[in-house]
Amino acid sequence: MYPGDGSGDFGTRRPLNRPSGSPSADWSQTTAVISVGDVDGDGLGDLWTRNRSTGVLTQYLNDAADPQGPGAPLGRGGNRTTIGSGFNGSTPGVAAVGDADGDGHPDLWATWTSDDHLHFYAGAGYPTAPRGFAAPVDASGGGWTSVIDAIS
Ligand SMILES: [Ca+2]
Ligand SMILES: [Ca+2]
Repeated sequence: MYPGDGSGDFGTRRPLNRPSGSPSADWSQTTAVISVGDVDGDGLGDLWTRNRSTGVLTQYLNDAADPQGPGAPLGRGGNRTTIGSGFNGSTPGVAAVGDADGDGHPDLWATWTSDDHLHFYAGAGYPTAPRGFAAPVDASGGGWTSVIDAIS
């Protein structure tokens, strides 16, 4: 994590913890780090990541009370929850902007190689109990795989 210093620059890099024995211990397969906004309403930004090898989507909640300060505890086991699966090579592009449909739950878009379309996954069960996503719906015509690849 590179914390902003309030003047337009970044402070000293702070590595995220990598708990051993977990699917996310190896960050080399994390091919998407998604700024999803404040998922749990505590005022701190949270993250979703996608492991392209396993296809697992993981949520990391920030924790202001952590002794290391906000940002540092994102990789700890208690702050990490699997919220989706199947996001591997068949969904090369994944992105989020927070709550896109106004229901209070963060949402996700993903491109599918099978139809080259963008698909919308409405978030469900937030903020206190992340439950994943509703069944995806086609949100576009074709041509989205290369667009998301270009910006992610
Ligand atoms: Ca938060
Ligand atoms: Ca939503």
